[in-house]
Amino acid sequence: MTDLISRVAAGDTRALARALTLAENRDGALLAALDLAARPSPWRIGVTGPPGAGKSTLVSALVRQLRDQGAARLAVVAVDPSSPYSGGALLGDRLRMAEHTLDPGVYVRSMAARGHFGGLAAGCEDVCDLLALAGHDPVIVETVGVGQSEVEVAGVADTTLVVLTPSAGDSVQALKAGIMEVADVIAINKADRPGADRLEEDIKEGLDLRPHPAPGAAHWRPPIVRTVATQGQGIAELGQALAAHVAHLRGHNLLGAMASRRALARLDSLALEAIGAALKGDGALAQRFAALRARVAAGQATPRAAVAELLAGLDK
Ligand SMILES: Nc1nc2c(ncn2[C@@H]2O[C@H](COP(=O)(O)OP(=O)(O)O)[C@@H](O)[C@H]2O)c(=O)[nH]1
Ligand SMILES: [Mg+2]
Repeated sequence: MTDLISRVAAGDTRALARALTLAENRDGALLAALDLAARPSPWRIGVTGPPGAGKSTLVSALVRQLRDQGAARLAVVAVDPSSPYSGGALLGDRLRMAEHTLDPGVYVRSMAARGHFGGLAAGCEDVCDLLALAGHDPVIVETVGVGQSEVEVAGVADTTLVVLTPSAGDSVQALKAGIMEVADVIAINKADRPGADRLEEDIKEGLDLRPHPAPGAAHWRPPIVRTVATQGQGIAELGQALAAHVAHLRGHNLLGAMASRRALARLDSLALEAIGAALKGDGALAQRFAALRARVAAGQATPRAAVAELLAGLDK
């Protein structure tokens, strides 16, 4: 495994593909070897917003823009957390990314986060680390924009781009789902359609509702950029808005703080994952748990009392 990791670090794309698959399958040996490697921390951009908002089209245009701005190697991860089998959205993303398949500086990967505790984060962090190790900067993570992942993507990103469209109901939906709170930059995509002015007003109102920063804390008001992804309109401005945000983070030394917050979130999700696995495994904890289950099933203990007993056993 150490050898595989070295080959990833040397830029071997076949090794990278294999390592990514192992990481997605939570291969213990691979993940342990990855932990030992010196991992660079590239700029991570998360992209979220309702399905069909044009995220993939926008990311594809943005990739071109970032390449032109001098990014030597960058990666796109398309996450579909809903199901490993919903090929539809990912297939569409593939098509929209097709223009980059001949560009050796762009690596595109689809990933299905399969219901771990901790949702999106658990597998996605490792995938991002592997892509970083292979020299990609930035790493862009796009979600399909359904359910929790819509907000969770902010937990793996330095800069979160929220994509909305003037079609009816989007702004309300965005406010409800809480994605306004995680937005660092907002794109009003499909600005070729009517209703962009109205949406911008709604977004501004939504931004006014965000909690005010603590006195003295660095304040960032998310810029709103209008884009027509299919025609490449507004992409340069979007690239500038995203770059301004990461410059803001660097200028206020916030990247380190975000990395440690991410490390803590990762600790939490890995701990939950490990405890869940330990309860189902064949170690001492699992045996004690099985005995407690039998007593609960027989009506000899309540679930609450059984959990208390399990934890009391851990304290010893
Ligand atoms: N009119 C218009 N259509 C767009 C624009 N951007 C994307 N689309 C179309 O919207 C559809 C969904 O785009 P896609 O990138 O797959 O959205 P995603 O689900 O958010 O990734 C596709 O048919 C795109 O061609 C835009 O700026 N204007
Ligand atoms: Mg998409």
